[in-house]
Amino acid sequence: MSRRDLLQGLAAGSLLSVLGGTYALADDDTARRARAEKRADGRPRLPPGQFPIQYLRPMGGREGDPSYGKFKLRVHGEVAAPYELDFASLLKLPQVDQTCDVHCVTRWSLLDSHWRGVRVADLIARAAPKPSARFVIFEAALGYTSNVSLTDATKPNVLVAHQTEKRPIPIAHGAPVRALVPDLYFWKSAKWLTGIRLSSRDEPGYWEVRGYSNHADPWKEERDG
Ligand SMILES: Nc1nc2c(c(=O)[nH]1)N[C@H]1C(S)=C(S)[C@@H](COP(=O)(O)O)O[C@H]1N2
Ligand SMILES: [Mo]
Repeated sequence: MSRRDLLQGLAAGSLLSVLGGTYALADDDTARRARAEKRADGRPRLPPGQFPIQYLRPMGGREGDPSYGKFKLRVHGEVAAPYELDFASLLKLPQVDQTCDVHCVTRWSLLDSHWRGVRVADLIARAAPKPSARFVIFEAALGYTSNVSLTDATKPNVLVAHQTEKRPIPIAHGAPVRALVPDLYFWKSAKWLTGIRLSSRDEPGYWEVRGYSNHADPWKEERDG
């Protein structure tokens, strides 16, 4: 599909089939506004090369066990006090309700999505990270991982999320919990999360070893490695 067709599709505000998927595009005004708006940090609301869609699209991946009863999250690695949390214990920690945008490398962005969960920074602080810890490896079902620097992973908008749009996260989107790293391309947001592992060295994850960018900043269009 040419860029011109893509833009015409955007202008129509319709369903658009592009890059192997169908998306419910956000209406014209939303797209126009998002292109004009600036974020609190001064960056444009919509990163370059992205178009807004209306609701989260399941992008696949190999699902984990969706059972809340069996759920365990391990916080471990380069920490003095590793621990495990079950789902009930996760809910007892301070909860954050957050509205944010997410950006997929396939060029869709979902604006104003709602999430509830626990800050990754809080979960990590509780494990007493060693000074040698510099990277966070999000560990998910069936060996999926994503790597994020400790600095990026402990930003206040990075969550272990268990609800989206005021409902439990659907299985296709990562139930019982997923990582949410809104300001990096969405592949960093590991679904079916089972662990947060701190590491002294960087460990490129599932997509990072397959040619995607190690850092994945949407505003720099860090798509490829
Ligand atoms: N465990 C796991 N997490 C994953 C993936 C995956 O394949 N497995 N895919 C990633 C990719 S490439 C994207 S774009 C987002 C998609 O999230 P969604 O399906 O909720 O839209 O999840 C990310 N998290
Ligand atoms: Mo993706």
